[in-house]
Amino acid sequence: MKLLLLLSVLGVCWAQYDPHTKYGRTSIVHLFEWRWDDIALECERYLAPNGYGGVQVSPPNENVVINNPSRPWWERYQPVSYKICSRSGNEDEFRDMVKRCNDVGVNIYVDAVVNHMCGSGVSAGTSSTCGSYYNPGSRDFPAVPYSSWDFNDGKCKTRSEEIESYNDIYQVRDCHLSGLLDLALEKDYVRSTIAAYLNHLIDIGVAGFRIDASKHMWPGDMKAFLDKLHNLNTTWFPQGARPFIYQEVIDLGGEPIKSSEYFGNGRVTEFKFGAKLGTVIRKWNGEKMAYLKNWGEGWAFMPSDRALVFVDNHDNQRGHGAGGASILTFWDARLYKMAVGFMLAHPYGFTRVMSSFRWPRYFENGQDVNDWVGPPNDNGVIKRVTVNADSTCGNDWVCEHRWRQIRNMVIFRNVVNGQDFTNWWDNGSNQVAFGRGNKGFIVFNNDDWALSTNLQTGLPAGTYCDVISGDKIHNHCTGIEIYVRSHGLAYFSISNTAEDPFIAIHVDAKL
Ligand code: QV4
Ligand code: CA
Repeated sequence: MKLLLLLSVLGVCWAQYDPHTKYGRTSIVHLFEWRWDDIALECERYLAPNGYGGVQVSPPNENVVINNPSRPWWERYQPVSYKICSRSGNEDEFRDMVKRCNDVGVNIYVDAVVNHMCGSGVSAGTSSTCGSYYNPGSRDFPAVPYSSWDFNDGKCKTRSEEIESYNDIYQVRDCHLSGLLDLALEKDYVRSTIAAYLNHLIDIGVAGFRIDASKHMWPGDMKAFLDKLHNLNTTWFPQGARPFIYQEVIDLGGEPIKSSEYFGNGRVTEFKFGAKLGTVIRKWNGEKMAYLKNWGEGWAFMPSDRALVFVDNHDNQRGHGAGGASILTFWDARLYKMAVGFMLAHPYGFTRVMSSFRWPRYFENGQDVNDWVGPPNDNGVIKRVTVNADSTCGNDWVCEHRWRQIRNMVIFRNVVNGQDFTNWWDNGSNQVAFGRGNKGFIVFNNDDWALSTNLQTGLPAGTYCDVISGDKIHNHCTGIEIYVRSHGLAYFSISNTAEDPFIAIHVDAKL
């Protein structure tokens, strides 16, 4: 009995690090700016059948409507109230999405913007996604309600009221992040108001939260509202399940605020992952894939069981936030697929796939002057996600999560879940390979010459379909076939000019 008690206590204290994914699913996808009705459809028609464990959705609460520039994507990071009412849909549509996705075992994680309200320079009025009145000048948000008592104005010590130095931990937490009115999270009223918003979402059925701008909140203040959160809805989750928490903290080193301060609250975004992987795959600064042999904690990343990892995110794919020019995105498709493939094959961290919209990038002096452009829309109404015959998306939705190479590597990660990182091989340059126990094996050629060699795969003998160049359809490979001989050896040949210069095989793609 004592053991059961201990296990249940352990279970509880681990829970905020546990995404509660179903059926051994191991990745989530960020369907950035998608409408709720389209996410519900995607859960049923694509995400569940292809082994995605969940969706990160854009902030569902009411936000400022910004018309100059015209409806930027970032208006959704300027809250006006916690009404479930945004360009993605209303509360009924949100509830329908959560039910339909949960019913097919695809969880919903909400992007929670709770460090601040809208920009200090925004004019007062009812220009908001649900028509609520607000007055930033007088700190008046009656639709919450918040008043001037609930903001940090008196606490911030800089004259500009803005964060002027990231080396001052007090400014970073108590002053305006890019001019955004900073909430006084030491106040119980503010903590309880935020908890009520998140509990409303938990009771609807969401599985957890991305906590936006966590670096700008004191970890203890965050713990105060997190401790007020309900357990997950038992219609879809086990009794006592705690919301999955992953905190957006950009820590590339060099600042006093560290990711580790936030480990007590839940997982933390590991921005070093995408920044470093982009440098390696681009072969910048003398980096090469052979150095990936000790990828993960060996590269001074946070412990794997605290990390939320990704190649790019909605900020750094367009030069916002962190990572700079090394970040790989859908614009660099060939290298991007290699980076996402490597992320999904490697055991480090809990993985998030980015799914973007295309925008008219236009560089002036190295800066994309269109980095603000919002989602595809008709006079402000977000366009539906159309699906083409070849399962790609239309209407300028990129749908990276539907690219065969990425979709199949999400499945690869599910198949090898729990298996050790094994059988590493490299050529001292940019040809590398590794396995996951006796379940999967992957080979990369990022050199400027052909890869041609026998490798120990660790897999049972047999014929395998390469899931990068094709699929296994009715016991037939549509792409490359790999023959694993007895004792696990197999011959691999990858041209450096191949469309996708990497091969991945696993036991569920074996003839
Ligand atoms: C401007 C001036 C301010 C001025 C203010 C007056 O820059 O000096 O005081 O007007 O109102 C937009 C504009 C920005 C404007 C601001 C407020 O770009 O110029 O300030 O609105 O009006 C996104 C965008 C921001 C955007 C913000 C709010 O990236 O450009 O600001 O939404 O609309 C740090 C943080 C990290 C953060 C990252 C971007 O540590 O947490 O910067 N990432 C998260 C989100 C990100 C979002 C925010 C935080 C804010 O991922 O998408 O910022 O919620 O690294
Ligand atoms: Ca703050």
